[in-house]
Amino acid sequence: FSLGRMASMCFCYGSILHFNYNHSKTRSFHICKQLSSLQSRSVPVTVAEPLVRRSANYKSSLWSFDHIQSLSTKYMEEDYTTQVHILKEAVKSMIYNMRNPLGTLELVDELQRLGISYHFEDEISEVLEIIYYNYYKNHNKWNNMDLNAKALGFRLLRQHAYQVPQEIFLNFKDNTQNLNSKLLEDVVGMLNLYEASYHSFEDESILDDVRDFATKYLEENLEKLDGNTSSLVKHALELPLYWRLPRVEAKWFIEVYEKRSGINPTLIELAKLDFNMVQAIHIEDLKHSSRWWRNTMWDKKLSFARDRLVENFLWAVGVSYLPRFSHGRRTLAKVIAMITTIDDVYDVFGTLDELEQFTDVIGRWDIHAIEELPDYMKICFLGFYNSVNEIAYNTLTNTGFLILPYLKKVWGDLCKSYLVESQWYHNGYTPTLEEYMENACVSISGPLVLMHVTFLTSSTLTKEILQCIDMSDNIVRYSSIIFRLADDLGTSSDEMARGDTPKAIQCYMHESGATEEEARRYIKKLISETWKKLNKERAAAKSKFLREFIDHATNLDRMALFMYAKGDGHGCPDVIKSHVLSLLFNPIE
Ligand code: 0FV
Ligand code: MN
Ligand code: MN
Ligand code: MN
Ligand code: MN
Repeated sequence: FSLGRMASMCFCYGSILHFNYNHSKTRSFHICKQLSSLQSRSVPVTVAEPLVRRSANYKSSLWSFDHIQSLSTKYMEEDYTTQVHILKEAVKSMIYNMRNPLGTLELVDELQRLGISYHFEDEISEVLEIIYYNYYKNHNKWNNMDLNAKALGFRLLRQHAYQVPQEIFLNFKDNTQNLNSKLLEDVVGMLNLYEASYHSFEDESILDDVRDFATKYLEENLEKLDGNTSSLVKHALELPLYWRLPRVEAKWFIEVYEKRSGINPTLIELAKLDFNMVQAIHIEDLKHSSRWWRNTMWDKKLSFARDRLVENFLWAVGVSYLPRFSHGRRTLAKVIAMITTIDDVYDVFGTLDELEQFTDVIGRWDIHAIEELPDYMKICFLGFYNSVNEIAYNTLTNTGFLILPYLKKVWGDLCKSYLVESQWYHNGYTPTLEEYMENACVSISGPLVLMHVTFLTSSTLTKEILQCIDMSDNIVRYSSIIFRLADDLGTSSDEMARGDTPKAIQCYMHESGATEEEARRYIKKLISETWKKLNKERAAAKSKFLREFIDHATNLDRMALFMYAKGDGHGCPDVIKSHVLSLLFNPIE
């Protein structure tokens, strides 16, 4: 038996442990019976040592190809389009006919939460503009406003990139002397104050105080509230609205809103219908992505990796659920599926020698070099190469812009950062948190995903796209930090158990001597501080295109907080199964 033949024979055993040869390292390993008997007959054991590949023991996919292709919904039909048009006209006149600023602000807030504000972008801009100039731009005016209106206006205006100073809340405690006289009204005000405080920048200490005060008040009064209000408050305390994923929030809020007394039937009708019609578009996008995934055959040929097409697609929905982003969602789902698989090549299956070679081939972007790779990497590289070229080709024919040089660069950088982590792991090295983060902001794939987002956002003008790339360094960085830290909070326990490089929590514990619980608290604090930096970038963004890009970058973070809220939703499909059903497969009755 030649060594090569032995290696390929052992490769077929298909058990959890896979064997391959590694000439450079001495390691302890388990060896299967067949292999040891073969070795004792014909191979000198001292020359080559079988390497045990790690396994993540990933569960198989919950959603088969046939099941996905069989999904259908009646909400594609023309009848509904007419109905939506009528409801939209009714809402437009509601927006313009509001008699007072608080009423207008509340309506805008409800439209956003119900997930239908995208139908009224112009109308909302118009009324917010008026409110800003009449009430918020001028110090004398906001002085007399009540705290609830102030707080709601502050949040919505900052969200829409108006400059409103934190000083609007300078004496907020003076307005809270008589709390508890009218509990329900106070709670609504405090909720708005709480939510407003999450739109702060660094060093805005007034807003830090606002947050502490409102949080404390809400926690203390939670017990006294009726069912509907109490669920609103609990929901807010768990995670502020600004950090929540719009599509998930819409599904949740539609149900809560419906149970409320005195609601607007037009809004709820439009919200439900629109949810279902948008879902119908998502189902078509998902079917498309699933056909692509099946054609790669990676689920069979690279079976050590996560088979998570639906979850990958859900990330893409998280970045944007809007109908106009359909092509973007389809493309992102593919990109995210490739990231997930290649990440498992580095973290789970590949030997260090193989990974060095793979990184080199990706860096050279040389199709001829594919012959040097082991068989499983040939499949990975060629499938990857074809899909990336197809994405570049689509953009070239749609916009005339050749994005291939950008894609080569971001994929090369991603793989280099993967290799650094792999080297750390194999050398048993624990970096400082700072050294780790420098690399981990790249290895989380934020820069890669957001580079694609730049090309997939609404503009097709090369000039606008280049400008966005030029101006988005900080946005990409902050967004990637939050993404990375959320991922580490959700996935590092499993990662450490199967063998992986130390993640943020472990690096911090190592350098500071903190306990795991303290380290987790510290990481959450870092997430909170990074949001403030991201908020500042949003406030500074001048063009509509850049703001749209920031929305998507922010949604990526919201998606990460959502996906990892209850453990590793991306790796363990059961964790988010119910959300897949309610967001993607089942319409609202
Ligand atoms: C990597 O998971 C992975 F698949 C991610 C981050 C989700 C995919 C989503 C996007 C690319 C948007 P894992 O926790 O294994 O990542 P690390 O970097 O910790 O190995
Ligand atoms: Mn990794
Ligand atoms: Mn990984
Ligand atoms: Mn060549
Ligand atoms: Mn991870």
